Amino acid sequence: MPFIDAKPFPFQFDFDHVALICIDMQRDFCEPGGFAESLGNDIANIQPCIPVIARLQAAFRKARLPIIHTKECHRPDLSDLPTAKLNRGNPKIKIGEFGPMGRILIDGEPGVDFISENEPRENELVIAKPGKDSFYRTELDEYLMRRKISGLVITGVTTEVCVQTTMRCANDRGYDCLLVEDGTDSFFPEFKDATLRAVVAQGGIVGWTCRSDAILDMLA
Ligand code: TIU
Repeated sequence: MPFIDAKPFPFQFDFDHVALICIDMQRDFCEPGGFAESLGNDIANIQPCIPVIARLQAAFRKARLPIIHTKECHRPDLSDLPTAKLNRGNPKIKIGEFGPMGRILIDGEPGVDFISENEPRENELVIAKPGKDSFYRTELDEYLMRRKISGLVITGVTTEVCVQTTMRCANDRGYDCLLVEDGTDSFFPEFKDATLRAVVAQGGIVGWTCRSDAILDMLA
């Protein structure tokens, strides 16, 4: 089995049991006029990972390896939205209210949809998740177990929120997690750097990180 040059040590890439997960590449987080920008975030900081994720998606598709896409969103009746999350941060526009791209973080609204560069293909799993952890109240664990997937190549936004949370929860469930350094971004570059360092600390306490080139070279 091939090994990928990774931190803190090489990652064994098991072609039969690995999937790419693309976390929350949604218009509301990535596009001008979206929810994230309305909260005062600089969306320029999360643009670099978009073409990298597109290249990884193309390589995984060519190799016929599974790709999973997550989107953070809630039911139209808000029944899966904790009050604590609704009120957090005192935002100008709250979840469920009307923003520039439809109701904020409500499944089915334009802002919740994937950006065109990273959108799913028909046969790929799309997970709608109400939390930061992609396993919380979703079918992700069941899907991965059914497909006998034991390794996750992790990409998406934002590094220290939904990406890190998902990686830690996947690690606790026994998945080997490889976070793609240039395939993830944060509105706060210093938080991205800290997260990349934290997950590989103590001998890979949460998993591995590597550059996308290391994966793309191996899949070429
Ligand atoms: N996808 C994701 O990370 N959702 C967030 O809420 N991110 C923030 O950085 N707030």
